[in-house]
Amino acid sequence: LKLILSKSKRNMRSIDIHDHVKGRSIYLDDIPLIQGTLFARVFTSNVAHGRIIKLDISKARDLEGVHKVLISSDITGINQIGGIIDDEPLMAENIVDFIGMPIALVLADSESIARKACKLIDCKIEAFEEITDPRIAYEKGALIIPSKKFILGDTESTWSSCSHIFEGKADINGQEHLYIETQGAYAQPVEGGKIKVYSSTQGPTAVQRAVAKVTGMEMHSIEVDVTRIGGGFGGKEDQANAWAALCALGTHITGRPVKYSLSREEDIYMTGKRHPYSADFKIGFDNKLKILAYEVTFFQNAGAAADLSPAVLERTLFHCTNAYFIPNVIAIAHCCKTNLPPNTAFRGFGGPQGMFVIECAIAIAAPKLNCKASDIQKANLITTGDVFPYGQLAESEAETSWQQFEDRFDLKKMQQDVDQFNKENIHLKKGLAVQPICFGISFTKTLMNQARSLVHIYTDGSVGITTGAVEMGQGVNTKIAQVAAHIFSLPIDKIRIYSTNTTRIANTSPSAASATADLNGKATLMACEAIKERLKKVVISIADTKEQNSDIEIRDGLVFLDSLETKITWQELISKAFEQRVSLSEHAHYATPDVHFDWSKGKGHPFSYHVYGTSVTQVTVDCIRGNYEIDFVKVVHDYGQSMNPMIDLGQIEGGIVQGIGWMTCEDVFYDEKGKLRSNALSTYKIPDIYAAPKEIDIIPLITDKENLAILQSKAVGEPPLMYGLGTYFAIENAIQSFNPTVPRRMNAPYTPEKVLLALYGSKDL
Ligand code: LUZ
Ligand code: MOS
Repeated sequence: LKLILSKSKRNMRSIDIHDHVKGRSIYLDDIPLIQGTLFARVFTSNVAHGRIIKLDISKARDLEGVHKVLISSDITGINQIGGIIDDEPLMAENIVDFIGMPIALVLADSESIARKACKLIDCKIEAFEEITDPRIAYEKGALIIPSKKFILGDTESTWSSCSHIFEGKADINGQEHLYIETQGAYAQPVEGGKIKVYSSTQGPTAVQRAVAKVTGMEMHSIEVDVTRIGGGFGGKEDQANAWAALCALGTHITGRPVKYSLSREEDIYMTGKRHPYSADFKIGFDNKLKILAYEVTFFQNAGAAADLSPAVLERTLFHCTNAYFIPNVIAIAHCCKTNLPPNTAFRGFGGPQGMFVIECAIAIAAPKLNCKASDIQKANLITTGDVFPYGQLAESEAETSWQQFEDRFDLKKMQQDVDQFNKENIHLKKGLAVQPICFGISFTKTLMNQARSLVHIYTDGSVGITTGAVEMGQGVNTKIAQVAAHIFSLPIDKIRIYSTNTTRIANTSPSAASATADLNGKATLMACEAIKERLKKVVISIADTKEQNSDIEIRDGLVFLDSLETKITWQELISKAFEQRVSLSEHAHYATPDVHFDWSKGKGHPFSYHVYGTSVTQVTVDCIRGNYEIDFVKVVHDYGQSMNPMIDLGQIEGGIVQGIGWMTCEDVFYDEKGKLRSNALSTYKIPDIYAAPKEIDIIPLITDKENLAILQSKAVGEPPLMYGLGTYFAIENAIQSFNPTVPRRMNAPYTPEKVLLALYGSKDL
């Protein structure tokens, strides 16, 4: 096995760890306030769909300490923040589309005055009929974009050759992002009418664009800066824009700094979440457990505006056959407009929902085919050279990861132990489920697969780097520092990673799609290599050699030329280069090669590579109370070669627990009027340490195959979330062993209440 980084270069703590532990890391709310700062708060619609018939802001405006109250007609640019489609006003004009839609912006001397002022706004809304269910939206023709479809082979002519055909319906609920740092922005005036915006965003350029549109300014007059954010999970890919646009509008109009840091309550009810989906499926098998045909129709609950929903919808289609090869597929997806806050990116970006439905189809088929779901999964794993429904050929690790998984974990024995336990226990039942995953890495929108890095070496030999990557706790800055440390053979403390800033790095893609370390890491690699190439010439000029292809390396601060010590130190080399007027800076651009997709055909090569893995989850269900515990999750995960196993392990463990939360206790609940009832952490239950698996065991699948990952360290942000899917089916299997007569139900999450109802065959489900 050819390893790119030595063990000591891989085993490195996050560079942020000391500042985090000491409370020195700077988040939006830690930025020192500038005198004269105004505090913003929005007044929002309390009706899911309707027309504003009265809006009187005078009492709020006249309140002592209120500086201004802005409404849509005060907007100096255009009242539009839609990212993919121009369908989302920043503030309602006369129609409101969801509860929590901003109608007015209060700017006051303090947060509490702003809060009081909002209560003094007199607004009457004539209510229209609201839609909250995507299937009803579909029936009424309320679609955000025309429906999308993938076709592989020919399902229609295949059904007749199937020995077994099953049909069913699956429902999946949404998920609240619950990043620890809520949404927010702080806009400050800069001389010449420019504005600087600090934003808690995954996408500084998206914020810059939205601010430009809303204020009517040009992008070069707006500087967006992000030091780090306290989590994003997709919720700040697009939905950080509104708060930044509101603050910047306030600054543009008043000339004063404006800050808005949302309370948790505001954040939960105003922002969109993971998309709930409802789906119909039909699956056909031969008599050897091979899936011959699969048809699936997805109804995506997009909410009231497009936001990123069309792109999320596409990824649902891309992942609708998960890690399996199915020769005949029709997958259709509808982007349904409802009167809920616009749903948005969330770790996995629609992929997990697509994968859940095929797993439901397999789970429903298994008992009828007299086998375990894992027998079907194993029989259909995609192999290198097989084609995905979207035309890309697989470079598969699905079978390898499954094989290693069987070598490491005795699945048969696990199942026997579960069966034995279930025989011996009446009111406690265990369930087991295997979950293979396959996730495509790259933005599905080809143009987004680009990034830039700006590397400076200062004359004392220290290095400073800016990229388009936003640090959100995922460790991307550490990985970028590792890249530079590797190329220059320098200790990590010689490298600094600066804030993400649109004046230093322009036109960034958001930090998303698991691709941030790959894209920005590759750009950094290119910049460092370009500088190193120039430094090589300097070494050659002073080391008195004719050799032109010599490789240089720095060991313990000394320069080595072709492995020979030169006695030149790194500092001397840098001084020499400066003296010779050699550039010590580089700006590099990386664009992922060979990715493309043609939506008119539904075919192409959208992903630079795929990440695979196999997990097993065991649960114990208390059949009197309906609650449950996760005994363990064991995984073989396809790392390629992890460049930082500690960071990647953190991503995997976090992803698994977040996936478990989505499948079990987290239940987003809007009532029929479109009002969010699970609007606080008392009613929206997230997994805590007791809900986490008692044991998480992660075995790395290490390969030295060429891939397009940074230093062959495969993307790790989103894929592990999908191991969480297995929890649903493990619970379902435990319920079945308690009561084999209950029909299998496919309606995530499996909250304890639903488990209890299912155990006793309730029809209320
Ligand atoms: N964001 C995006 C994403 O804009 N495009 C994508 O393909 C994507 N995939 C995953 C997560 N975020
Ligand atoms: Mo994301 S769902 O990678 O912003």
